[in-house]
Amino acid sequence: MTHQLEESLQAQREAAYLLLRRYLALGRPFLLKSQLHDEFDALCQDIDDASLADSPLAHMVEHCQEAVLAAPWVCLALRQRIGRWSFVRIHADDLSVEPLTVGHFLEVKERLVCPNPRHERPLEFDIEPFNREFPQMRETRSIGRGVEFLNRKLSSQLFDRANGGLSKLFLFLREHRCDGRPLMINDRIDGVDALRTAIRDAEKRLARRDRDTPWTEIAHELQHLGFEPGWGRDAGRVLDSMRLLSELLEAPSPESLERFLARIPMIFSLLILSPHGFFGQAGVLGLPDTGGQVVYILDQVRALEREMRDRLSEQGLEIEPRIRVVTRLIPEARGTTCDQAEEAISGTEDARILRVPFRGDDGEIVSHWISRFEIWPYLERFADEVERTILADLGGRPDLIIGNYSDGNLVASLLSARMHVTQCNIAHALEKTKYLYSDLYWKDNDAQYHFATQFTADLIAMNSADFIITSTYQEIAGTDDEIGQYESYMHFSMPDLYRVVQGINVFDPKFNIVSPGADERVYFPYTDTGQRITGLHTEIDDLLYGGARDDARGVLADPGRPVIFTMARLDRIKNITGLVSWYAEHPTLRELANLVVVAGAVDPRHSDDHEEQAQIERMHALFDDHDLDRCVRWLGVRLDKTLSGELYRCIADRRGVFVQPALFEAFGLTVIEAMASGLPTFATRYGGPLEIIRHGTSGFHIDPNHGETASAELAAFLERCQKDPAHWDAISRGAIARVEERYTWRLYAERMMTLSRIYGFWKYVTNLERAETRRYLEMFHALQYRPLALLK
Ligand code: UDP
Ligand code: LCN
Repeated sequence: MTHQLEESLQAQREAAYLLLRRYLALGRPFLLKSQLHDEFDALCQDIDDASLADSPLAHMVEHCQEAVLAAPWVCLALRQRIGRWSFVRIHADDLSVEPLTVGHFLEVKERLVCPNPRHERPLEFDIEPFNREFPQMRETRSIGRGVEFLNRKLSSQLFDRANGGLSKLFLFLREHRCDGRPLMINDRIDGVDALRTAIRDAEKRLARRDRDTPWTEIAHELQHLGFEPGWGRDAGRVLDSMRLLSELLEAPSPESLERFLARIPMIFSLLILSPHGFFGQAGVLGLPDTGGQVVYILDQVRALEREMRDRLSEQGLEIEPRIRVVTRLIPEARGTTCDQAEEAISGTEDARILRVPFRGDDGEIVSHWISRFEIWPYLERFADEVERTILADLGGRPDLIIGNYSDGNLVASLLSARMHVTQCNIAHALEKTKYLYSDLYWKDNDAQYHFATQFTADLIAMNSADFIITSTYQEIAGTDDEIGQYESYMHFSMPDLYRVVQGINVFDPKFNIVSPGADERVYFPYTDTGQRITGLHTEIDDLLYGGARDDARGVLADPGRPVIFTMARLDRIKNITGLVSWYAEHPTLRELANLVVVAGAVDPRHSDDHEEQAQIERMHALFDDHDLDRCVRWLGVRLDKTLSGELYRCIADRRGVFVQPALFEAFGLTVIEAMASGLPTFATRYGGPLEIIRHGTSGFHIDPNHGETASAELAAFLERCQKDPAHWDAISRGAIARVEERYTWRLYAERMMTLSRIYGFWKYVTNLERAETRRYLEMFHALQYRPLALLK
């Protein structure tokens, strides 16, 4: 590769030389992909050579994600394709090319940021050697479909006679129990051959029965043969399950294995962790740390409980699944229920929120809210207390632990290791990709954000998880042009702390894409008049078009115009003030539509979050400087779900649009909520929305770094819809169809349960446990994470 690159550079000597010279002349230590491209485009114009655009030099620039300038060397991080990186340095004068190891590349970066490090040879984190023996995927299209790959790969090994795989399957079935009660197979069957015989016997007897004969009527007879409950609720289903197993014993295949496992009652209780809070069912959304994650978990719990109950009942077990969401108890609860130790989750039979406090060094309960960036010192003690609480509550360990966000995933890692339970991680948002150079310049922001601690926790958690759920493909591995959120943890450095040579492998089969949905009872199309909550319309009219109120700014002078709507937490990355400034500076857009913003609070004294306070001040400044009080309505309120659902639809009634202008959005639940309501949606092209929306069919992508283009696109759309209302209808229908097809909680729950069973099974019958990795991570935790977390 190096040789090839050198040859092409030599072949295009002049252009290559001029390009590197331009890069160096910028006088910056690091250049991002966009800057590298811009300089290349400028060069093409300057030397007026059309052939350059399709030259090897152009391809090099296209693959280059980052340049580090250490004259006379220009070091490049080249992303050949998704998840595949190489590093080189090019001499700016003679254009010689030398390969660099990732360690050397990172070292050059570190030296530029920190010329006098504490240690000549810093700690290197490298997970790669632990994965050598482990099956890895190769194709980028397989990324995020780990379970399919694992099934194919491991079933051939499992059913290899020499491996004794069938005996492992047999043991797996025989050890199945719930609350000490045996399920599936009892002691009368003592091995694979006996199992085959027993199935043959049972098949004969079942064939003589009506398919709908209930289990209770056949239980005695089957128990005598060695079978316990769990095969099916009636004779028909029991027979089908036994035939599936007999097929599997005869000629095993990944498909028959997956079908059989889908029927095995394995998951009866779930522990879901979301430590930082505020986690509650009312009055919490829109608080600085409390957004989509809470919505996601509550919807997830409802969907999973239903799915678990249905599956258990199909298998003939009247067992109520038990789901517990464990979060932090916050005594200063600001009128929410977050100071209560227990809360039933509405819309479920038995699911509950359990709240466990954070405690200081003296064991005293911490009573005030703590930002998610500051919670690290409390988590280990929290994990200990959660373990005791959950064991007491469930009367034993859960069958699966799901972590959420960096803090929940770290606690999940601690508890899964201690209790030997399958661990699933859900990131929701990895902060690393949100904040530019948050790794390299970690020291600059550490007092405020503690990113060093958070990224360390992330590395531990993502490598401990048995499987990881992501909402989109891009969350794992990005796109051809942009790197993925997990991918950004592959190689990075925090100068003077440690260097990550290989942090995670995006080809690891632990990654699976399972996208969330939008609650269909709340977010449904505006055309579905039968379900509409018209009783809320007066309140919504008042919210949108009413007069002045303490929690709002701006009164709309012309209610006849369509509404550009946005709703989000008021943090910097959400870029709500960005949208307001694009609107403010676009006279046509101001003429065409009103802007309605639901975000934060209008009084900075009502916020104790520094980022939110700064955004509130900025918003007021925009109103003052651009005279927005008659065309923008800023509601500093937190809307409950039912109201926000109807609000989206009321805005669709008036043929408005929804805008999600974030600088980066990990997934973006508001995007699918708005789309499900039938609102044409314009959303950031950075992050999840790029994958959710198909540009021009089910909505539009906008680039938050080019606000003037985004506002022109909005204006063009609104103008076109004025002349051609069918265009609005087409995009609205496209949005609804897209969500129905891809983003539903029913699909989510089915998939999630299948994954839990399959990873649980493989963990039992193989060495997926990765004991060596666990020991390495434990050491990293004790020596690196803990001192960082406890640093005051
Ligand atoms: N939300 C709400 N009321 C508010 C503000 C937000 O119901 O006043 C909900 C919104 O409908 C969405 C969630 O909060 O379900 C925000 O999730 P998203 O994924 O868009 O962003 P996050 O806040 O998680 O970054
Ligand atoms: C956190 C975020 O930042 C959003 O992008 C997601 O939609 C939300 O969590 C739910 O996963």
